[in-house]
Parts: sequence; C-alpha cells; structure tokens
Amino acid sequence: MKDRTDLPRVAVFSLGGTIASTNQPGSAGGVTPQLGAAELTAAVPQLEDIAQLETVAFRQTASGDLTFEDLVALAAEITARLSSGYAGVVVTQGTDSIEETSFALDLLVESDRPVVITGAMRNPTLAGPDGPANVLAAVRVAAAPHADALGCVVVLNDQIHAARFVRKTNTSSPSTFQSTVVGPLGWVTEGRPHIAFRMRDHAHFTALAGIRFPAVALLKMSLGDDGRLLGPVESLGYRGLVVEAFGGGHVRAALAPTLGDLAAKMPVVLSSRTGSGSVLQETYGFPGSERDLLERGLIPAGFLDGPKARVLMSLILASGGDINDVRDGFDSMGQTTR
Ligand code: DAS
Repeated sequence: MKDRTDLPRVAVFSLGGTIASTNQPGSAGGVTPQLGAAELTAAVPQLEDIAQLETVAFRQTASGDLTFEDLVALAAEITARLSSGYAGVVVTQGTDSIEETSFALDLLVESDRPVVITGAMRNPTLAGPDGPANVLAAVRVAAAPHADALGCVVVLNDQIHAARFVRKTNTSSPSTFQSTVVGPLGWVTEGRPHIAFRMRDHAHFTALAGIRFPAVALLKMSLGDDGRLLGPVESLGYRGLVVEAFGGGHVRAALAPTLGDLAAKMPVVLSSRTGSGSVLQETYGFPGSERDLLERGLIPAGFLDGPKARVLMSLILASGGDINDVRDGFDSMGQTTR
C-alpha cells in the first residue's frame, strides 16, 4: 500500500456555486449551494493518489455574494497554508465572479506556490457535470512540483488561465473561461499539467485584514446614454470610478468634461468595454477620445477590463493609497506585459 504521507499537501477551500449546488430529490425549486469541500473531493476517488487533502468549507454562497472582505480572510488562510509547506491550494466557487476573485487573490497572496480556482458550469444534478473533472485537474495543478511562480490561476475545462486575463465569456458552456488577449497559460492532458509560459509578477497587497473596503463604481458607456449616472458618483460616496468606454477608450463628447471634473476629485480609470486588448493612449484626438480623457486626468487601465480594473483600484484604495498610488499601480501592472 502506498505511503500517502509522501504525497504533497493541498488544501481545498469550498465557497459554494454551481459546483456545490443540488436540490432535495423531488423538490421543484432550483438548485442551491449545499456541498462542501469534503463532499466535492470525496466524489473524486483519483485524488487519493495525487495529494494529502485538507478540506475547508469556507463559505456557502452564490459567487456574486462574495465580498472583498471574504477574499482578504480567505487569502490569510491560504497564505498560512502555503507558508507552512503546502504544495498548493484549490478554491472551489461559483463561476460568476471568478474573473474578479481570481485577480483579487492573485494580488492578495504572495507565494511561489499556486492558488488554483475552479468551479463548474453543470451542477451535480445534470447529465455530464463538469465539477469532478475540474476539481481533479485543479488539484493536479496545485500539487505539481513544476506549477511554481504562477500566482493565482483558474483551471476549468482542462485549461490553465492567468487570473489577470481570464474572463467568463458564455452563460452556460463548460468552455466559458477564456483569456482573450493571450490564450491559456497551459493545459492538463492525461493528468499532466503543462505550463506554456509564465506571467511577470506584480505588486501584492498583504496587509488588509480588518480593513473596510471603499466603494468603487463601474460604469459602462452605451449608445446615446446622457451620462446622468456620472453626476451623483461623488455624492453617493464612491471613492473611485472605473469607466468601461467604447472601443479603444472613448466616450460621448458631452461626457468628457464631467469625467474630467470627477478625475480632479477621485481616481477615474479608463478601460474598454470590448473585452480584449489594451486601452489606447495616443491615437485619437476627437472630444471624448482617449487622448482627450487622459489629458483630463483619467488613468489608463492598460489590458485590464472594467471588473479587473475595479479590483485593482479597490485594493490600492483599501491599502490607503491615493490617486497617485492608483496611477502608479496601473502603470506597474502594465509593465508586467512589457
Ligand atoms: N453561475 C453559478 C456558477 O457557475 C452560480 C455562482 O456563480 O455562484 O457557479
């Protein structure tokens, strides 16, 4: 019999979501999160040969209800494991907010060993649930000796995605997660994780325990919108704003002065609603163009989309940063791909 104490240690934290969602037999209502990490891993007997597992039922919720405070608490638990010899950590959660939670954990946890987030698109009551295969692939990545210097990655559908790029692109497909700019960092075939390339590291935010996060608004530009939601942003108590602008980083000309006024009072970050590519900085010169907005004090988001830009700004502000720190933070994040 195999001596399991030789296997790498991996902690699995469950947070709820589709992967954990089921219903009582015969019940007419929809599925709800009910299973914890112990049940999710017990359903995958192959895990026994890969790692010594610790299972932690950390939250039981739909992922849109997770908060930055939840993630700071989770990051502390993860950091404690990774600094005491665990090979890696797996987090199971709802897929709806993985693009944000993965990026937040990437910024909150500083370790050479991986934090691997997974979930499922088909819940356990459906034919062909993808949860067990995703948990298996995630633990394989977390336990792999060569899965170092990856930061936080998202593993679903046998693909390994970098937190800073991954997006949920489809409401129901198991291949919903895509890294639109660069493609996945790697993949899992016949149980072996393959890492094709690594990201440059970035700054981390490791001292946020007990901090109440400031409110940061995210507004998407759309055709003909008169921008009336911009006016009350400050009086509603927001400490920062992310704008998801048209195309390369454009808004209606009429909105540019309001955004400039706001940028004099709080950090306003300019991202693109297109879902892929870096926001422009020096191409167009019309009123409301990216050049106009940057001259008015907006901060370019680089390759970060609106939700990820909001995560970065929230962490900088929660750390006590000001508008200059937000500018520096986005600038140095951009340098991770230069
Ligand atoms: N959309 C569901 C999921 O994929 C619900 C959630 O995100 O919690 O898990």
